[in-house]
Amino acid sequence: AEPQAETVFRSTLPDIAIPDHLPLHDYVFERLADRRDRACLIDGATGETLTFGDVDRLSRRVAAGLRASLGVRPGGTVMLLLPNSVEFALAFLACSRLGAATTTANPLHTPPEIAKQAAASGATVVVTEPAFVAKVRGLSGVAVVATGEGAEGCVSFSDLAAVDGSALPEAAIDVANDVVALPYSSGTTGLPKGVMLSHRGLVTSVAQVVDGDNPNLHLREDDVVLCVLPMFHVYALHSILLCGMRAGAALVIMKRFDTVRMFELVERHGITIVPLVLPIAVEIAKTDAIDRHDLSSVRMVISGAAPMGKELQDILRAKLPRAVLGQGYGMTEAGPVLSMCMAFAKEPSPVKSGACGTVVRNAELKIIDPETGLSLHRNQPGEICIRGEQIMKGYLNNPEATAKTIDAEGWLHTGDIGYVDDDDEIFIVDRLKELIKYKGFQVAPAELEAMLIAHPGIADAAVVPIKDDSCGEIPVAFVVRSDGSEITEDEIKQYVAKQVVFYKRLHKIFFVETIPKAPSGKILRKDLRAKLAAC
Ligand code: AYL
Repeated sequence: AEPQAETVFRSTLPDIAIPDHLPLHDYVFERLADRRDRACLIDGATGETLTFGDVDRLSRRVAAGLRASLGVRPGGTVMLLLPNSVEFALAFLACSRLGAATTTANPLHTPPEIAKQAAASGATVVVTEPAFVAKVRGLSGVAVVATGEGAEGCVSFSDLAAVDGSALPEAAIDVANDVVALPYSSGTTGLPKGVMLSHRGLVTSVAQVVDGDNPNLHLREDDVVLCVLPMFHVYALHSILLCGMRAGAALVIMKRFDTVRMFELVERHGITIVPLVLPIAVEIAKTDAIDRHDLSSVRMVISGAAPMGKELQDILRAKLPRAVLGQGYGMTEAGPVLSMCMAFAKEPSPVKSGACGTVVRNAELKIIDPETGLSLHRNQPGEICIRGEQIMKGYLNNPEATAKTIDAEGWLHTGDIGYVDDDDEIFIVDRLKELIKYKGFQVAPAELEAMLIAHPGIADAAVVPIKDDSCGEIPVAFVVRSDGSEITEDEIKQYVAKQVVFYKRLHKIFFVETIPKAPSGKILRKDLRAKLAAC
């Protein structure tokens, strides 16, 4: 067939040279010599500070420890089951040094959720806190490393960090192919899958936002970045930890979100950059406590991972008049960032409320008609597709799902519906895919549907989102009872709640006679969402 002319959108910034030979840790530490004594990681709770030199040295030690005591080798996989902590950063960098992949999970996940990911990812080591050790005790073939003190039967993290790192052999890393991060995501359909992000992929994605003479996200060495978003999620892993370190900024690590505590940390450390998600934005917009704190150091507020409406952005802007406010748009599979607000650039350009940025440099973006696959022009909404070195290599052990997401020409199909306006700004207007986003966390309907149908009292089920002002979306279910079953709404909610992390809990059950389906058996989710909107 004739190749059709496509409408491809590019950054308004010129392409830059991006290192294609450096493993991720060498890339983030590239300017180490100039920064050895600058603050890198600050523990928000204690004020303890590690310099870039400390982080370099300690991550080498942890790498040597993981290798010597636990046999972690190139191609291996380590699971991090940690809240935000210095140890998280050290362990992640240590695995990168070893040529091993890190798979991250929320420590609040239930034991079965953790077991599933540990097995699927092939992890041989789990690094966790004493409080979560009980959740991973039963995993066979997995060694457990615990931070802190007093976890019996575990390797202690501090022992690993006591191993001499100077003799660590340089791992031979194939930057284009070796996986450094393996986050789990359900993508556009189905169950959570391991997303293979290579060294080169993540280096490219970080460089696309913080490198160049005019970086799209201008982080400086004198910046202090708040890290309250969970590092186990790709948003913070990429845009806070890796981007912050590459830029030479200091990170203030907060374990748990608390509005007043956050304001105190901003004042104490002179925090300049605040990356957040919708529920935090809602808290800031709501609270009066903000008037009792001096937040004038904040120069940038970044929102990402879920839509943020214009109204909320306007309230935040009024509360933090000195800060530039804008959005980043990412998707785990996309490496993760697709677009970033141009008001964050060193030489900023004006942006509109509600936009989620302009496509990153060194990448191509197109909008296609989901029916025909043909590319669309400006201002026409369609499925957002992205192409570039930064996107995932594919899903682990799942070439079929990979082929459904990345087409033969290398375009990754996001399942998001949006358009590009006359000023190259991207607006997301809908979601084609079944994914539900609760406070920026992924809820995969297929996972909950499988669980529901496994109950003898349930014949069929479909899980869809309803909109919520502070959580973004919340999952609810349509349920068909099996013959003779009298199962109640509460029983179903309990049954699910026992098996899943808090954000996957069902908030409402609607009993119905049938689930609307296409002849192929696919649930007609649009019909269900329309039904909800009508009631
Ligand atoms: P995942 N506006 C609207 N929807 C968004 C936005 C946004 N700004 N960002 C993400 N999403 C939705 O894999 C969208 O549906 O990655 C997208 O396909 O958990 C889905 O969330 C992907 O969810 C950043 C900023 C990373 C954001 C991210 C997002 C990571 C979330 C780095 O700097």
